[in-house]
Amino acid sequence: MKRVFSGVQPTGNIHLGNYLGALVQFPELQQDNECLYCIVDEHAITVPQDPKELKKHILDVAALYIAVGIDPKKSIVFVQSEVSAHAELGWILICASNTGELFRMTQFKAKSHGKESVGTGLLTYPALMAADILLYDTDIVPVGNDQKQHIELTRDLAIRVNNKYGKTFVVPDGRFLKAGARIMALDDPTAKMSKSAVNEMSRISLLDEPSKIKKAIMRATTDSEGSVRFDMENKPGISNLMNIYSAFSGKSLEDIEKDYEGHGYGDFKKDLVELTVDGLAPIKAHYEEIRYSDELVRTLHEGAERADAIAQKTMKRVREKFGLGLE
Ligand code: AQP
Repeated sequence: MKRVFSGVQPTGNIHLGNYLGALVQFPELQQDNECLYCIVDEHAITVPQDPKELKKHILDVAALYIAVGIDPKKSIVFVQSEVSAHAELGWILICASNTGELFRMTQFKAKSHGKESVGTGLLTYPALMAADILLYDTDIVPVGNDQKQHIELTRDLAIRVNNKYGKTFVVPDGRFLKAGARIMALDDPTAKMSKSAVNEMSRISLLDEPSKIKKAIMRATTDSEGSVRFDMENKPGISNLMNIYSAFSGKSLEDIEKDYEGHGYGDFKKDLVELTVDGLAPIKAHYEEIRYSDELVRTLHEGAERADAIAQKTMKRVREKFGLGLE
């Protein structure tokens, strides 16, 4: 059995990018693997958060995890800050990393672009992400394409520590999907869909009302050619919508092109609205059932205990290898 780890930041409503890039992979992996799905709240505070909102979003994400099909009896679902070893190993891996590689991270460059000063956590959080993964001897990390560079860094750090101190960490692999690996913003298909984008119409959140979903898709930026054809470079808008269509329908991009030959964007977008609304409806219904239940908090406490038991074993090994603490 392989070990799987992934996490989502509780920084706002989970959107189609998070879902189709990462979350959609979670339930299928729990059939044959030992999975840990984490709500990474310590990552969220790399940028300012309202404490009350953050607490609310932690439970929102936890409920969405279960609503998309994660079974807490099979998988370990927990909140990062409930297992203190994340912060501890995070610090150790900050010390194992160097500033050059952290400054090179494109997410850091994007989030700090044009700002005179940003929080240090924004620079060092990839080392914390590496800790999240390495803490559990993870084999597979299901994530969106935007995390590729961070997974590479995690691998580099694991290999570096193993070379210096002897076998300490398992070197993990990223798992990226074809259709949803990178969902772009609906108003600007050159930028990735993101929770923190100012324009609400740039994204579809999993809990959005059908009317909002319709508005966002019908307004989505396309091009003037009018033919439903996949060409990410020259037709990024329609290609992005085709990716979403493909992920929800299971159809290949070639089949979608054939189906819409001779049709304009209007017909395609109307069908995409229907597919998206129908695809998200059961998730939303399940979410409403569990979000305010006592069961949810119990699940998270239990998950943290199970995660902590694994983490403590790794930390014992790490402390010993690094020479930390008393003999
Ligand atoms: N646009 C995307 N397409 C495909 N996958 C995506 N992911 C995020 N955006 C896309 C994947 O979702 C998982 C959880 O991401 P996260 O919330 O932990 O962090 P993020 O990548 O920073 O997400 P956002 O929405 O862009 O948040 P903000 O705006 O707060 O920074 C990851 O597996 C990620 O790859």
